[in-house]
Amino acid sequence: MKKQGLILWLTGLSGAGKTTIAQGVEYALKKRSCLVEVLDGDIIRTKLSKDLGFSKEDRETNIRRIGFVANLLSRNGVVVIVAAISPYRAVRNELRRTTENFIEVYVNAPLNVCEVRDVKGLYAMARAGEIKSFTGIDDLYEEPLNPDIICYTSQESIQESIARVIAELERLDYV
Ligand code: GGZ
Repeated sequence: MKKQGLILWLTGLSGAGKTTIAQGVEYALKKRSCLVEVLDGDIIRTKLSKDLGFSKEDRETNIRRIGFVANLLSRNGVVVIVAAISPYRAVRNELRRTTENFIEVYVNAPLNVCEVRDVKGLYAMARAGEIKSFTGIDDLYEEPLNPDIICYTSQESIQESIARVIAELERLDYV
């Protein structure tokens, strides 16, 4: 029997491609009739974490909240796809330790590539000092040391990244 429920945790810089991969994987899994929910940091911050900023403490709180909700859903058989910068290794590892069926995906694109993409113009604002504590510019991003999957979005297409994630889920018998 296939395993039920899973947290697919996408970490990486702003602009690395987390949201796009999350949506692509969601689409592919829904076509296979999986129960799927995407928890995107950007959207969570307009609702559940509306009260939080970008200090270390607030980011940790944000990640733990997302982890809590993801846990509730996944233990009820939902495939939860989280797309959040989640810059701190310790908090990611804490979730990994305390959560069953946790798969860490490092959406890896070099800072200069994300900065050139600058889809929302946030990097330019951070460079101009209009946004403080921006991840990669004047705030920390700790790369995963041992992620389950790495998507090199500056070297492969989004479709290739999505296909690799799905293939790994198949290999692990989730789908
Ligand atoms: C990083 C920021 C910041 C700062 C606003 N640092 O790429 P986006 O725009 O659409 O998504 C980013 C989002 C970050 O929320 P997360 O919940 O993923 O962050 S964390 O996991 O660190 O809690 C970005 C935007 O908000 N944004 N200010 N200072 N990203």
